[in-house]
Amino acid sequence: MTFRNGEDTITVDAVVVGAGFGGLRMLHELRQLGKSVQVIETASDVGGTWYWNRYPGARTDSESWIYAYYFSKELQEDWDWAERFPAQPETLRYLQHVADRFDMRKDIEFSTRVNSAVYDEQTNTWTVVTDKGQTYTCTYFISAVGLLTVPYKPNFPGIDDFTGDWYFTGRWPKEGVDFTGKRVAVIGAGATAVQAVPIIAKTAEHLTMFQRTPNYVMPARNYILTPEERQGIRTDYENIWDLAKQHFFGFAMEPAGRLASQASPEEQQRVLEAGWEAGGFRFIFETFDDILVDETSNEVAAEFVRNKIRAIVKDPETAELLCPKDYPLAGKRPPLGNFYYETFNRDNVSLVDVSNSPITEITANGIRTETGEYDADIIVFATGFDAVTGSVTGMDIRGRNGLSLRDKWKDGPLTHLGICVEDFPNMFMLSGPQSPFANIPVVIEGSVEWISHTLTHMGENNLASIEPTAEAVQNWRQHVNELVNATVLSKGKNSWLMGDNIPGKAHEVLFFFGGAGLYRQECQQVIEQGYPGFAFSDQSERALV
Ligand code: N01
Repeated sequence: MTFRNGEDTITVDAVVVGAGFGGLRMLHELRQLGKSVQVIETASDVGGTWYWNRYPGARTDSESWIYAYYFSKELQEDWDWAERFPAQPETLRYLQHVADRFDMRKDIEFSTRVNSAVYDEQTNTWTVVTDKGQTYTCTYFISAVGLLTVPYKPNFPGIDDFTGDWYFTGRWPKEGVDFTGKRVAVIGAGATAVQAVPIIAKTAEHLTMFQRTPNYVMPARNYILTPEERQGIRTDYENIWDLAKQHFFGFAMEPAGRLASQASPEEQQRVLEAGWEAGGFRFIFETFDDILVDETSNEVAAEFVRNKIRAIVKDPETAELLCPKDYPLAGKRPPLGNFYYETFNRDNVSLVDVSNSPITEITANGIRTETGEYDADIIVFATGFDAVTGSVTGMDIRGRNGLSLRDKWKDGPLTHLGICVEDFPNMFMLSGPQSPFANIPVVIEGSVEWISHTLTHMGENNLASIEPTAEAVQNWRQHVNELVNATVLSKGKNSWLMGDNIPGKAHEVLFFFGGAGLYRQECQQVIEQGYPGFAFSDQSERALV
């Protein structure tokens, strides 16, 4: 129930921060549990990541039929995806459809930022204050702020002197940007730049891409879904979701059932070629099951990609610059390309390697590196995000005895299951640090189901608060570290998965790399075994408001 205490304070059962994939799903679940909910969202509409990332070429890297919710059969029935990998406007429309279909907007405060959330031990409540001066009190504080939310802009001197226009890909203007006849500089070579560059190059007079570290870019092989394909997907929904829930990265794919280490060189090439043709992450997951764990097998796949780059890109010098050579495939999150390498064959596209000659400043006319100057009318910063933790610690969150989450996490995140934090009772996170690196809707569904079970358990047992024990948090940290160290995934350069893309950020794995399936099992075990690793306080000990 929602109470209005005087003019300024509104009391609800739960405050949810964010109205993207996670926040909307959480709102729906809390309503099902009969809780009153206030969602607070910075943007003027739902969508989260898909609201902000409107840059040219933005589209999902997950196949549409599993980049969706599966909590409602009716929702699945009444939505048709147009493409294998939907573009940003289509994904945003889907989330808007969800919000309308379930009448969610009435519980969402848009264009509002949460400044602080403070836990009060005496009352076992959270006080949440927004930038509009509104105060909410609630029993459950739930962060659904997304993992790629806070854009990172390197601190190049001189940006204020630049006479042209500049943009962040993660804060792209709604009205779009006209590149016609413009000299465009794109800084970055991650998944965002890989999507944006081929589209911008179509209209720009000239595009110069500044690359510090090349990526292993696999072809997406996007296509329009035919009515027959859409019907086939619908008929097969249950199987698709069963596969996705068990799959390491939450995709509807089966293990390949073979190892590169046991295949002949001819067999390796034949299978990798088929994976390259299948497109998307099928190149990694439907070829050989040891690509992510066996360095020799990984190098076979990595060299296959390099040879593809050399075959596609006509200028040998550019091709070599585009080839990643000093880290394994998937050591950084591999992007999917839509004619990415082909773009470097255009006369109006050039590549500047800034690995040894870094950008030193932005000038009035463009970009200066240690060895050259490049004029530009527009600069596009595709320089990534303060990922996973940045969006959570962007709020001033204080737990027991005023303890600040920023301080608690200064050497890296500490959680249990990536959902709960010691000393922060009744706070829950969706897509929090140390939760799985996988197709996000699958991860979110799993976390929401766990939170839902937990709130039900607390209600049935008169429990007022939950938080993890110090021991469970340390064990979880050790567990996530052991998992990532058993793979090649921690061996990339400047990888945001490890916090290494932001100068000064703690080097610490930000994800559970045991797979979405194993994570679900471990969460389920916690429930079945009566919540080992969690401490509850009894309702009778509390003077609840
Ligand atoms: O960010 P990134 P992103 N000088 O951090 C470079 C997801 N995503 O926005 O690699 C020069 O990957 C930096 O260089 P380096 C996806 O999970 C999903 O592209 O650090 N360059 C790098 O090239 C992805 O992984 C989708 O050496 C500098 C780039 O900026 C994640 O978002 C689409 C620099 C940043 O790359 C992040 O991708 C797009 C400097 N000083 C993104 N500082 C879909 O699924 C940084 N860079 C649809």
